[in-house]
Amino acid sequence: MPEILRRTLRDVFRHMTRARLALLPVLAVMLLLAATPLMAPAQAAAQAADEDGYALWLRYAPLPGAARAQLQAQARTVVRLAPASPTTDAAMAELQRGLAGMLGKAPATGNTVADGALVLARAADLPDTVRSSLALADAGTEGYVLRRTRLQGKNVFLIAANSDIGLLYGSFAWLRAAASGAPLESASAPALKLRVLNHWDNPDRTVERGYAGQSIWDWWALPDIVDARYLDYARANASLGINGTVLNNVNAKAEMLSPAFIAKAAALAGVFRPYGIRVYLSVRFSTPLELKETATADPLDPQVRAWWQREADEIYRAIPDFGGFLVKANSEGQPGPQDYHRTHVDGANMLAAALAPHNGAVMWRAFVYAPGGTKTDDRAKQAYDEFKPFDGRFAPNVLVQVKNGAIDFQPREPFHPLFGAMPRTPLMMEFQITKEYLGFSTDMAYLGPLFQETLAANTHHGSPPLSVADVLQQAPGKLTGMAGVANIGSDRNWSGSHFDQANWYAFGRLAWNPRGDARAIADEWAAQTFSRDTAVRGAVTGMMMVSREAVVNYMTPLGLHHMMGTGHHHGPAPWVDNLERPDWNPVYYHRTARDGIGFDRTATGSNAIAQYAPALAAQLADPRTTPEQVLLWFHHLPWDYRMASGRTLWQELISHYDRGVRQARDMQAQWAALAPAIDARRHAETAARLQRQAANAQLWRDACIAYFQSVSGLPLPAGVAPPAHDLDHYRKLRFPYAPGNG
Ligand code: GCW
Repeated sequence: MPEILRRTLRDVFRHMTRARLALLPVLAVMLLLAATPLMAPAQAAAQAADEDGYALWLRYAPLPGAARAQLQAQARTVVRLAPASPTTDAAMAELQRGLAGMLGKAPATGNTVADGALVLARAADLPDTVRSSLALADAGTEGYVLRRTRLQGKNVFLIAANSDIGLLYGSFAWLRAAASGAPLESASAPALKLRVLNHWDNPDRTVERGYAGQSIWDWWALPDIVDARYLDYARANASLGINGTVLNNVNAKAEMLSPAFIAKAAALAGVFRPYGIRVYLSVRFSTPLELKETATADPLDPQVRAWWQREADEIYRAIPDFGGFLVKANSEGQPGPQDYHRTHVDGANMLAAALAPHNGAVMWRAFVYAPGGTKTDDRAKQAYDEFKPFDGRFAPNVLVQVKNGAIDFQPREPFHPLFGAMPRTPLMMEFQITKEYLGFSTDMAYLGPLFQETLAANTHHGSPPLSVADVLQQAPGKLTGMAGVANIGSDRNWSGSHFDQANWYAFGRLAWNPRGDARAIADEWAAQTFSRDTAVRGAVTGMMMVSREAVVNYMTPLGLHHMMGTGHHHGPAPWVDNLERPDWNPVYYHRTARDGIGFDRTATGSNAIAQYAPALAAQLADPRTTPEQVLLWFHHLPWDYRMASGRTLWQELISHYDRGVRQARDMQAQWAALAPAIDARRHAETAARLQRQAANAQLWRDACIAYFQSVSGLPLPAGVAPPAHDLDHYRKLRFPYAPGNG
């Protein structure tokens, strides 16, 4: 697609009114017809083959001619010097599959080294001279080295590692480079040990905050019937280096630890094992009590402790490499040690003792907030208040799992003040891949920038100061990790939308390397998922990189947060003020009033800023030195407060909402222009979502402005379009069947 046509289209869309957007499908068809003669043959072929998204980024699409010849020369045969094992079998199978796709024909396999061979070898399989040239020590137990070298007098391409799983990861990395056109030679090792998906999947196959169909775990059919899809799930995760999966919801049912469910989990573990993925379970703290096997769930009670020990032993008999437990305790009504006047340490260490003989870990969540919202004056402070005093008191196999921000996966949150504040405790990051608060799987929001923003944030703790990524990596003891709340479901495309696959991808890549770059990751994903063509992947990446900021702009700009509808969390509801807990109400968070807007978290308010390192707290104490992106998170400011732009806060706020709407429309136009380069099915499915997103953006913008205006009493700045309806209209909107409330 020529640049000029792309730009023209973008401009057309930018100036379209909402009504005219209904013409989008017509326009897309016209464009398709107009652009067809311009298409390169390869593009035309790609477009003809409709894709449903099932293959994810592992499509291994045929390479264009020159690239194909180049790759062919690197893999005339695929040779395994490493001994056969389920894991090296998986690596061989993946290389065969990938090469067959990209080259049109699978190369022969064998164990004779010849010129042009692609060779899989562990350190132990290589002669000293080759081994010492590879710096394999840096690869550790899971990393790899991809290198052209001479072996047995032949020119080969070597995938080398210290372990079988390193060979599998290396094979995926080699295929990724081949598919996306990156240099084939590289070396890499994961920065974090536990790279884990958290499924919020229930035994009845509903998924809490799931927007991609039902749970992919067909619990009813397991363990006898094992869906072939589980293998593809393992492939996709291993391709990113994800090495753990928590199968069930943190709001856990006691039955998950019944023998029937352990057998189901064991069947899944069997599928995942060759791919280096360990299975974990979320546990309900009161399980022994609820199963009527003990009279209490008090973590200091000897019978309770003995029960958990027996339970752990039983699980490990069924799943010898079981990963451990994830626990949500004393949060949002879940049972926990505090019910028995015990502490988080008592609870976590009791479970840790049961798992320790088997090398299992406890991931104990710091997402806690008190019933009634009475414990503190600010919900954002509670996790820190409860956990910080326990620094250094958790057993060595406990990680405290902390959400990226102090409230709850909002479109933008400052990093959680616990990062850097518990130097003697391993802290594990928890991101949310599923987009509970960023438009479900209908709105496009690429989360790479959100993840990166948090990981790169300077905690101002330590000397030199540590970023959040440093804190994760430098955790004391041997455990480090990152968790992502999965966005995977039974939908054919796995994630509910094609672009939501990128969030799974970005999570995995950043869990492997928390210093990774969101844009580079998007580009790499786009090349594999859509097209290697520079213009196409550039356009796709461009949209992705704007998308999350667009959502922030049309939902919660300038540090606003928690303004969504009750329960289902879809759509705007900043007016809600009648829920039983104060800290469930949006008005608690934005504090819109006649005099201004925002939550004062400085010394004159809740003083939550004091939970950050002193240098950062000092910056945040003053609105002038607080980044505008999070201004209203920390400050309550008058409507006429002067922003850096020279505009008043009121004007600036509205301009953000308007920008968000414009950005959503721009994404629509940019995608429309890509029609000739993307297969019709995925193009149409994405276009429909973008159209819905533009409408959603408008709804948020109009409803929020109508609400703010009703409280501020201020006129709209000149030239600003009034909301389409009055406030009452928006207040009456209901979304009774919004998904994800599982
Ligand atoms: O705020 C919330 C979500 C809940 C979720 C909770 C948590 C699993 O709305 O659905 O429960 O976070 O992270 O525990």
